[in-house]
This record gives sequence, C-alpha cells and structure tokens, in this order.
Amino acid sequence: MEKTKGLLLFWACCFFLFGMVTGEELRLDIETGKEGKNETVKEGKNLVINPGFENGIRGWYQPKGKIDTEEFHSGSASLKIDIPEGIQLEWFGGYTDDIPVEPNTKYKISGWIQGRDIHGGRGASISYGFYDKEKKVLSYAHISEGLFGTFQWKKIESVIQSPSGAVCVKIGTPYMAYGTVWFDDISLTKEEKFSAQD
Ligand SMILES: [Ca+2]
Repeated sequence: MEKTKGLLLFWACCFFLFGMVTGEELRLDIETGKEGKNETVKEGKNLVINPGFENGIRGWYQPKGKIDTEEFHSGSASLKIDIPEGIQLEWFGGYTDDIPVEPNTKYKISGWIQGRDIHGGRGASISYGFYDKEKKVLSYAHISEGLFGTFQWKKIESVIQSPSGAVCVKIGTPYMAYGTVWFDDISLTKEEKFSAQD
C-alpha cells in the first residue's frame, strides 16, 4: 500500500514538473514574439541624430536649410528651406551624417513635411542613400513623389531594405522647387531581420 502511494506521488510530481516546463516554454515563445514561422515586426529606436532639429543642424549637412523656431511639428524647432523665384533650381536639400546600418535588413524611414506655395521643379520628399565600406553608393531613392502646394504637417513613410554590402545610410531632405518647405521628426528605425522566406 505504501509502495502504491509512493508511486502515485512520484507520477503526480512528474506531471507537475512537466507542466512547469511546458508552461515556461510557452512563456519563452511569447517573449521572443514568434508565431509560427513569421517574425513579429519590432521597431527599434530612432537612429537619426537630432531628428527634430532641436539641436540646430548638428548631425546634418544642410547648405540652404535654416533652423526655424516658429514653425515645427514637435519640440521647439524644424528645418526650413525657402527658395525665392528667379534663381536656378537644383536640389537644395541636405542630408544626415553617415548612419551605420546592417545589410539585408528592413528599415522604416519617415518624416513630417509642411509646405507653403511649393511650385515648379520636383517638390519636396525624404530620401535615402546606402553606401558600402568604400563609400560607393549602392542605392538611392526618394520615399514619395515630390510634394507641392500649401499644406499643414504631413507624414510620409516607407519600409525599405538595405542592400548587401551596405554599411551606412544618409537620410536626405531633397527639395527642388520655389516656395517654402519645413522638415521635422525625421526617423530611421530598424525592423525585423529579413528571413529566407521573404
Ligand atoms: Ca522639431
């Protein structure tokens, strides 16, 4: 009788411990955010230095850009580019210092733009250029069609993939038009790692 009781107690302990182990495994799965084969998209921190121009143009090369403390999307400042009629249009916007990136990785780029009487040329957008370790451009693009006209703060964003061999990216504020444009809250965040199924 004592032996039977002992055996029962032994099996009860086994089931209890098994339940604890499987429970722990389930919790681990939830923490890693994995659901089957699909990885959960996790946004990282903003990799752009001084993304809202609160620290002047630190971290940016902006030959025509001025810091504006009267019009801004958030914080206390924005970047303003004002191009009067009569001068030869070219790409007036600037770009960030090198931002280190990983190759074959998804990143989300976004930013806020406000316009006043933007006309002529190619308008305003946000751009990115990936570089390899020899500083050679691997890819360059704008994340939207050029914005024109007069409009309140508008967000544009795009998820992109860094090419093989990319070591850094420059985020730009391309502007080729007459009129006034403001840029604020420029963001670059890392998303999930590309998997073989993508
Ligand atoms: Ca700002």
